[in-house]
Amino acid sequence: MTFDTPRPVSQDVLNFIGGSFREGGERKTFPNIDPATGKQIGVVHEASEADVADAVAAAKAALSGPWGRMTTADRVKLISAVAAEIERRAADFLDAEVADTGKPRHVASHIDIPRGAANFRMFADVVSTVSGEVFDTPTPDGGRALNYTVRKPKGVVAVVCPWNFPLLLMTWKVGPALACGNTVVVKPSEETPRTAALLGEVMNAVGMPEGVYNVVHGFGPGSAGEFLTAHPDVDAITFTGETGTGQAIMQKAAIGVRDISFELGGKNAAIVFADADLDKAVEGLSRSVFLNTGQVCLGTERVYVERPIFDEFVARMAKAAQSFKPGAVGDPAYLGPLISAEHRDKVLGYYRRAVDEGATVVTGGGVPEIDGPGAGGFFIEPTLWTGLAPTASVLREEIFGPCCGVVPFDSEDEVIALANDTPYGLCASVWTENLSRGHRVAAAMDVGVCWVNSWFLRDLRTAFGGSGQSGIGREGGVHSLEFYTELTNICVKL
Ligand code: NAD
Ligand code: 6OD
Repeated sequence: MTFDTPRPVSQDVLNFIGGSFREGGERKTFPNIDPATGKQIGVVHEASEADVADAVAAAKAALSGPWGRMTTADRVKLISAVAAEIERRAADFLDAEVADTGKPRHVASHIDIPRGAANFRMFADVVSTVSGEVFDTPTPDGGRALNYTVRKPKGVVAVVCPWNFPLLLMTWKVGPALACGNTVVVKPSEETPRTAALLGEVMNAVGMPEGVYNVVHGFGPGSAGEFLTAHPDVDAITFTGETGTGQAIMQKAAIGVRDISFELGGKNAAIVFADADLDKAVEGLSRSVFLNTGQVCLGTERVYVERPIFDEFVARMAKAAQSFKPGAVGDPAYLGPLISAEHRDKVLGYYRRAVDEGATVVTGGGVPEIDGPGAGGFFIEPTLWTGLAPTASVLREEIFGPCCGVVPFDSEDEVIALANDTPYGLCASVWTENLSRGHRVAAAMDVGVCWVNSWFLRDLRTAFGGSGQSGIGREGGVHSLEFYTELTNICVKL
């Protein structure tokens, strides 16, 4: 799937509440900007507090309507139809995602959009095949009881999403939520509202009962994000985004003791041993540092390289960095923009700080000169640093840009300590041809996911999430059921 030719996207991005598209009740809008040009391409209709309440009420009502009465088999049919309809309308989703993010079309067509469909299909499979527990229990009177569990939906789930993989990350939560019989109110990022709205059209096209899927647009504090997470009829909140935002949402979730699932920030490390296949390590790590212009929660921002291969690794990574062409839309080497001018200012602040902290800038470090339509886009140079102390803030704080610090190491114990010296714990990667060491070091990483000789290689059945300040809970496969369902134990005295 590539769909090389972009087509115009809609001017107005509307809320989707109770099966209908609508403006915000207060008629407020905010601009939708194409980050690849810096130009406004539409307006987003902001949901008021009353609109958010309507969306939650629609979601709550749907739980006791046809959706709530549906068998799992019928729900699975509908969810599979959603996956098929996303695939049928892949070109529309691709245009919408690229318009919102400016990311290369080949990235969106190979990663974002197929995962949008796969996230529904996979959880339809999970709920069709999962089994429960059954115990034959002896009773004090010498008899027996049968203990078994049933899973019930949690109810109305709030889904709050970021902008880096908008459809992928939203459906990663909406897919299992609906498969388990919940209803959802989605608050997409204010930067990337289009694919969430488009999914409303898909829901109507497949005959999803009204109120099962709702979308409210707006910002965080004092806007749709806060209105939604504070709403007392929301039963659970699933969130992907910054750790600080997670803390704010956690406070709202405490009111009424609502359950949360959080996928948060990271400062992910890669460890390259001297015996690594260097071609594969450089190829994998240049993806993990620069893919999506570094705006990947799983991306690598610290690379520890065993000293004998340090210089060669740095030279090869620099060459890889220089092969990207920020702003060259349509070129196979096109590197997309950062999401906004504000985010570019933040990343450039770290580029300056790296120099202040004593870094050698191996390549990049600034804003590229771009002619043509991309001149107003929020592009930035892919950047590598060496010479940083472990205490440097650019090696400790999440930057979320196409950059990393490369640091030499001399022993396995030393590098394990360096990699784990962070409050985050999302993921890591280990590069070595010695598989015993690969297993050993991977198990020593304090993270939710560790790849060996690969990166972002996903099997959606596996547990996904972060430890430390990178998240709470695990989603994926049957693990998602722990969050999206409530277990009831039924004990029958026989
Ligand atoms: P963000 O936290 O700024 O925003 C995410 C969402 O939360 C947006 O929809 C925003 O409007 C909303 N929001 C903001 N403040 C809120 C509040 N007080 N109450 C309710 N909602 C609020 O994150 P971002 O800038 O959109 O995304 C980048 C961040 O996301 C990075 O830190 C990245 O690491 C993280 N991320 C993590 C994962 C993961 O799987 N761990 C995946 C993708 C992104
Ligand atoms: O692959 C996934 O399921 C997932 N949640 C990826 C997160 C990517 C972060 O940018």
